[in-house]
Amino acid sequence: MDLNEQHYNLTINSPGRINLIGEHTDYNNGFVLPTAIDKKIQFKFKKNGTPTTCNVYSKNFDTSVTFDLNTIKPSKHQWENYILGVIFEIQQLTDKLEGFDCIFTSDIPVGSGISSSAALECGFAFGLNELFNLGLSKITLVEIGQRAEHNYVGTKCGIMDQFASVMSKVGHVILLDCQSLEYQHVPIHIKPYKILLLNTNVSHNLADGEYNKRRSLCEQGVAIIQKNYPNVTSLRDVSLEMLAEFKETFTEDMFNKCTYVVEEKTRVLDSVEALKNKNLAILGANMYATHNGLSNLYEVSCPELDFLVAFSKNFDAVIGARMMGGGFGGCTINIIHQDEVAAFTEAASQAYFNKFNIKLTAFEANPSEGTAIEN
Ligand code: GAF
Repeated sequence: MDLNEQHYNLTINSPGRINLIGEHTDYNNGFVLPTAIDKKIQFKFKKNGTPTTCNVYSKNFDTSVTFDLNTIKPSKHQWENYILGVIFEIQQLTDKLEGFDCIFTSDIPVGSGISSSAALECGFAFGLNELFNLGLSKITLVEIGQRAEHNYVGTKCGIMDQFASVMSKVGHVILLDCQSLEYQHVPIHIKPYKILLLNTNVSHNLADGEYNKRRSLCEQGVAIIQKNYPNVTSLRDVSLEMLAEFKETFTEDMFNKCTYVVEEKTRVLDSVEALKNKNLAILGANMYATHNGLSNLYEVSCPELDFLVAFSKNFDAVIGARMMGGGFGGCTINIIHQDEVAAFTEAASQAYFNKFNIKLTAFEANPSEGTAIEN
């Protein structure tokens, strides 16, 4: 494989994402409020003149994969499945792919809940679309990324991460209706506050199975509700009052999971209004309520995340904090006064180290542009 990057004529940047609020709502047809951030995977692409041989090299892991377009199948190496899954999904839509080489490098911390996986899937799909003039729309690229994750990686994720990675606009969050895929870019004017991510640097590895399990519990809940309410197609159509009717029929676990999702749906819309009205206190209170639900009802938090969110409550400068993403590790997202970022980061790092003997990583996240060609 040619590792001389000067020979590569196409560069694509594909970002990770944050989500202000609306967690585990996407696969329940609810609302989310994510945006891309200034951490990204950079891809270099070129055609290699062969009909079907492809080489992809990860600079971070100093490892490569070579495959033939005629024999795409899942790999036992998980990272390769993000790549192979995208190829497979593109092949369901077009036969225009030919041999190519790709080199990529990332500054998105893996397993930190800011979706390096969506950045990988979407950046890769975006690059191939450009290199071979496939003519696929941005939404199709988003869906290719999601299907790759379902069919090759095995996580039955919603659409939020891929959508945010591709469709974001600098200085905005996206209010996305995951049912209709209608969306609006909402400006995020929160000065003098900043978005600070605290990375627990833990990633409890039960995450994938547990994610699918929760999705399935929500779907089972909907199937029961449908017997009395045939028009209900997802938890999007369910109110807390309706849910209460099923308290005795549902298992406690199912009831808790569904309750969290129905409550979260309202919190997102409420938070968008708050953001538009520059009422950050409401946004912050909703973030804490979301964390509470994710920890106690949805049960996707972990001691490290709970500790950091509880710790943040000691600081008036932090107006809201919660775990972010799929859960079981990764980052908390904090809305914090700009003057206190350094002091809070230092105090949280010290306290976190004392408690868990693990180093915290902190970084500010700036709402950024989605996947694009670098000129
Ligand atoms: C992961 C998934 F990929 C998203 O689709 C979403 O469900 C998120 O967890 C939780 O909100 O990032």
